[in-house]
Amino acid sequence: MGIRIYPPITNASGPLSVTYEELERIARSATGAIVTKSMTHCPRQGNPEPRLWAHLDGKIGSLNSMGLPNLGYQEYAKLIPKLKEFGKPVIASIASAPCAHNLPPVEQYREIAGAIEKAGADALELNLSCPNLEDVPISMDPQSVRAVLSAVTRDVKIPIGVKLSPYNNVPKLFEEIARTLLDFEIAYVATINSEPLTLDIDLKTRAKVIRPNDGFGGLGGPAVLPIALAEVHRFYRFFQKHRAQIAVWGVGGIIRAEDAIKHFLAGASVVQIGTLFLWEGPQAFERLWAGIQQWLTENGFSSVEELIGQVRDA
Ligand code: RRO
Repeated sequence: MGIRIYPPITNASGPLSVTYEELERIARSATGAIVTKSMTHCPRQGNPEPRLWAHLDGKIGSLNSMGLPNLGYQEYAKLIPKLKEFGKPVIASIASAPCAHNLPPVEQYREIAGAIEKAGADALELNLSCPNLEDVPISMDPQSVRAVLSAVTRDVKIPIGVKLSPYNNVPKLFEEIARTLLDFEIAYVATINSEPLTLDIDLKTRAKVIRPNDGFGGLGGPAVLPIALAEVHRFYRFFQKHRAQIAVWGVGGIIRAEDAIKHFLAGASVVQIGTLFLWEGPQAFERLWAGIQQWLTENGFSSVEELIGQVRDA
């Protein structure tokens, strides 16, 4: 089951999408949907500060180890009906995390998904790829991916997306994960989550730019564009080859309309914006969409659909 997003741009789950006020700002922007921060079973404060570095003048992008700060799924269940009043799809991102009740991760996803569907969300985005928790992300283990998808797809009827890590240097794992996805009715794959285990240093202070996890965190922004394009294209080609009706949503490195066009050419049907939204605020969505439309007109296309997956060989 698919979900139509128009314009085909949303915020990426995470940046400025935790509180109702932040989500309302997204609702009032030019996005085609509202995507929440990943919600967990228990509310979480997240990691100690400084945990986010996002300076435009750095040119690289953003580095974070937020540690999943969020209000907890019961609070989002209350907010979703209010967000729906803005008339665009509400996509609830869900994650698992250690919590006092010791509920196994699969049960956490299942319980949250059921409650959030009931609250009226239009789709779920299963975040299997948080780079900043102590455990290896579920996205790196095909059996765990299967277990979560089996549990959630059994009960839930609304469209389900899956947010994945970059698999660039582990082609065998990419293949195993992609094959696993074919066994489930999922609407889309969102790729990539931030590039894990990256580090940057502020030369003025000679300090690591973030504190948690010894300064290591997930990288977003311009530096990851070619990584994201490769992942989008690999999934797009894989799903085409296997005649799977799974859309690919491109996340990573989009700061100009031309970057979004590259994602569409690589195979994305929707793009999600993270670091740029941090830098520029909600007007980024309007600016990008205007730029995309201008590019289409100037290059003789009448819609984004005509571009999807149309990259040529060199
Ligand atoms: O909250 C985070 O640390 C975080 C999450 Br859940 C995620 O999926 N990706 C990311 O870069 N940071």
